[in-house]
Amino acid sequence: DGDTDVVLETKPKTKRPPLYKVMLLNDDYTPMEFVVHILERFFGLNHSQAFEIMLTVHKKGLAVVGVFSFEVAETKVTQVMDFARRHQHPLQCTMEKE
Ligand code: NFA
Repeated sequence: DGDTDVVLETKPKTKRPPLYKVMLLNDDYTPMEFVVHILERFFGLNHSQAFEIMLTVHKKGLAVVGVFSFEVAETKVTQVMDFARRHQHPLQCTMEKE
C-alpha cells in the first residue's frame, strides 16, 4: 500500500570496562625497602621488578605500578594506604582512569 520500510542498523557494541592506573608517589621519608616490600606484597612483583619501579618513583616523582578494573584498583589503593599508615609512613597511592 505504498509504505516504505526503514531499517535502522545497530552497531554491535562490545564495550569493555574502563581501566584504572594505580600510581605510587614519591616522598622524602618512606624507606626504599618499604616501597619495594609493598610492590612485592600487593602487586605481585618479583624483587628486581619491585626495586626498579621503586627507583622510578624515587627519581621521577611517580610511576604507574599496575592497570586494573575499578574495583581491583580501589582495593590496591586501600591496601597500600592502610599498610603505609599502619607503619607511619607518608607513602601515597592513587588511581586514575586510563
Ligand atoms: N624517596 C624515598 C627515600 O629516599 C624513597 C621512596 C621511593 C619513597 C618511592 C616513596 C616512593 N627514602
